[in-house]
Amino acid sequence: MTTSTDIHYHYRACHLCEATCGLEITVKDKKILSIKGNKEDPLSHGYFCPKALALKEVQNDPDRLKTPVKRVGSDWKTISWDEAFDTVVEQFVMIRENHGPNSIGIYLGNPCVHNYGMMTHAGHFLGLLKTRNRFSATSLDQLPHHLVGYWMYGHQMMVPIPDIDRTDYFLIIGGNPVVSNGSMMTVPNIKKRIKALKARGGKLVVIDPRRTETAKSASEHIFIRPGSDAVFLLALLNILFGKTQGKVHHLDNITVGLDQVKEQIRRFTPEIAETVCGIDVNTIRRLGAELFSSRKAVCYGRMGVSVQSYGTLCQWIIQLINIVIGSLDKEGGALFSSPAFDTIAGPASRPGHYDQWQSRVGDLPEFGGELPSVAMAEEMLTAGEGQIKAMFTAAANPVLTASNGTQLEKAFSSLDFMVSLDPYINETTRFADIILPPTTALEHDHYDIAFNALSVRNTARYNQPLFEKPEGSRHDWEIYTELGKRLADKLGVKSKPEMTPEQMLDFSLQTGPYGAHAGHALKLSLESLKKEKNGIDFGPLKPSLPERLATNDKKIQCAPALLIKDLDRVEQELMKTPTDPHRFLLIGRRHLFDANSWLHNVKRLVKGKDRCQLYIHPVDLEEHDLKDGDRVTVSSGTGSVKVALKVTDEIIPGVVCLPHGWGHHRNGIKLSVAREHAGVSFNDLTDDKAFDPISGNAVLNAISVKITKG
Ligand SMILES: Nc1nc2c(c(=O)[nH]1)N[C@H]1C(S)=C(S)[C@@H](COP(=O)(O)OP(=O)(O)OC[C@H]3O[C@@H](n4cnc5c(=O)[nH]c(N)nc54)[C@H](O)[C@@H]3O)O[C@H]1N2
Ligand SMILES: Nc1nc2c(c(=O)[nH]1)N[C@H]1C(S)=C(S)[C@@H](COP(=O)(O)OP(=O)(O)OC[C@H]3O[C@@H](n4cnc5c(=O)[nH]c(N)nc54)[C@H](O)[C@@H]3O)O[C@H]1N2
Ligand code: SF4
Ligand SMILES: [Mo]
Repeated sequence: MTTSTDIHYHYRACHLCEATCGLEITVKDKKILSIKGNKEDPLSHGYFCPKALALKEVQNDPDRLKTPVKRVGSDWKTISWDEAFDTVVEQFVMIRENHGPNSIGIYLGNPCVHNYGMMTHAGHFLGLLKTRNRFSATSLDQLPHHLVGYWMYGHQMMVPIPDIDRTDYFLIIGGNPVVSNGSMMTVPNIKKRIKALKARGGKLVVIDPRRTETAKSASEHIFIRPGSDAVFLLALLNILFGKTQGKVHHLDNITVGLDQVKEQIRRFTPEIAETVCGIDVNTIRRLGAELFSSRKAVCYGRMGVSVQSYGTLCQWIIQLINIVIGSLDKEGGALFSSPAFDTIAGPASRPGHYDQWQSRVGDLPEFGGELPSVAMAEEMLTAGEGQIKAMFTAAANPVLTASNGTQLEKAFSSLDFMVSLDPYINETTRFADIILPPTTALEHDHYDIAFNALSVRNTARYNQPLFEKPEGSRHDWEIYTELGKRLADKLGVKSKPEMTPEQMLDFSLQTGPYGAHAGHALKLSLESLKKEKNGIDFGPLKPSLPERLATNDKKIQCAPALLIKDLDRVEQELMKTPTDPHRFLLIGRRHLFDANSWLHNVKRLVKGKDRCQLYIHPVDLEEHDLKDGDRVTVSSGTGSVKVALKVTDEIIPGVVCLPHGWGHHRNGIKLSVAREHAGVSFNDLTDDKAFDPISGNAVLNAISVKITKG
């Protein structure tokens, strides 16, 4: 829309986090004047957060690479795209010939799923490499949700979403959506939605070892001992089984295995949960009664329960709680989405597979073709057939974001060859031999494949590029395409027919639930979507079972064998291990201005007080002769960091809390602003030997640490 000769308004969904807020960007003479929320956006209604302004800062950041670079000693030399592509392909082919396909490792970071061209176009090139050593940030994050979806509902993308706008009772365990803006639940402006929930007489209960920003806006906050959630959730389910007498309402005919679960979990009583979790038995009973008696209730758990030793088990029990109270697939409960680009029933559907092969050194199970990230360093560092000799990383900074970052530094520096697809020389890409920098988000079009599918409402938006692609630059998907083409040539195999991300999107929209093929009145296509500057609202989530189930018998599998077996581990480890009174349990913390390890190079997001502080309870100060602001050494079995203390009663005694994604003091990075606000890295403390044995997901919460003065 052009209102004067040169002022122009651009509309787009922000890709920086899962909330996908609709933005209105005012532009004049190819310069961004302002970025704010688009009031007419059907999902976010004008809400946006300060991170959105980073779109402009990243666009103009002098540290951002614009041409491929090659490392020469500790220096970087600009090279042509031709030289870059040829070198990558030659090196990969040579290493593969000498050491076999598994000698090339792949690591895909979080921003890959926020960039649709990376999602549609990575497959060809990466597939040609035919390596089993494929890793991603999924196994530092939501892997348990996918595994549970796969086992219970038959598809890794079958993850029910809390129907926040219509529920009466929302129980959040281990999530802080007021700061994270939601995860596995795309929910812009959650504060407003919480207010509305309370205004209609509903209740939000938060269970978290810290009185978080979400806890502060809740009706009730209950502290829990980190890592003990499995016992709490099991006790709650036990209470609910008692109340329902085995009846699960509309789900009665489509569930199998509930009786077996009921028998198996009898041992996890509320009395035991009180001792293990530190939550009063009457409170646990009351929560059970409230969940049971609310007409529309839903339980949701996120990073605090996913990224710990019992991540898969916790996500399983959360599903069962929603099933037993009859909330699954019901308005105001937990519903499956129906996205315009359907990743479940659509042509690109990949239901998943589990444990079809294992990692060479640690024997960890693959899921959906990926091995757990905790296995990556040992696969590089352990000699023998199949050892990783070369790596390809895309949109990732595992040195700061994956377990045991110091070991990963050793591993990356030991490689014969490394390539990174990334606009920055960060703590990880500095080890690359070649860095391939893509265009920015504003220089390409945008459609959200992943987060429309996880949204609390069915909507779709397609956005054109704001800026023309600078001459000589390449989009991520073009880089993938070119690498694929040259690798296919070199290997003498057929290249995939060329299709653009737009064409693939159009095909999926047309064959999706609102397209002509499904007989939908909208006859959705990319062309029709392009005409809607605010996108299209398809309405609230709707019940979809049993049709949507992807299991063979069209039933929900409530008792996956490995999870039933894992109950014994909970009993052996959690119910019998007393915690060491001289050690602390370390948990994580996100801040509204962060996006994992990146955006710390954006001045407006890092200025002001140092955020990388260790929260500690006043009671622990006295016992350990410490005071507010003291510098302390935090040490774990993996490593140690020095950090300043911040005293707060937000956290329970015996627990300390530190953000992740910092530690920008490392040599060789080209992030001039981040370097001035270095902080320390949480993941210098986490252990690559600590993982959930079922999924292989990393343990990044409830880390045992020692605190010493100085
Ligand atoms: N501002 C900002 N937003 C983000 C991100 C960011 O870095 N910054 N990252 C994005 C990404 S990639 C993701 S995956 C999401 C994550 O989204 P969330 O999961 O909502 O965010 P976290 O802050 O990790 O919330 C985890 C909560 O679990 C609590 N916790 C820790 N250990 C335990 C435990 O043992 N038990 C229980 N019950 N609770 C525990 C923590 O105190 C914290 O409140 O956020 C996304 N949004
Ligand atoms: N201790 C601890 N560790 C954690 C977590 C935690 O809670 N605690 N959270 C974990 C979670 S949930 C996640 S998802 C991971 C995230 O960690 P990572 O997957 O490492 O993601 P980021 O830190 O966001 O790194 C992003 C990199 O992607 C690049 N990038 C951004 N956009 C693009 C793009 O469009 N194209 C390309 N090619 N590159 C791009 C940036 O320049 C940056 O270098 O961290 C995990 N690490
Ligand atoms: S909440 Fe997330 S999607 Fe919304 S403006 Fe902020 S960073 Fe962008
Ligand atoms: Mo994440």
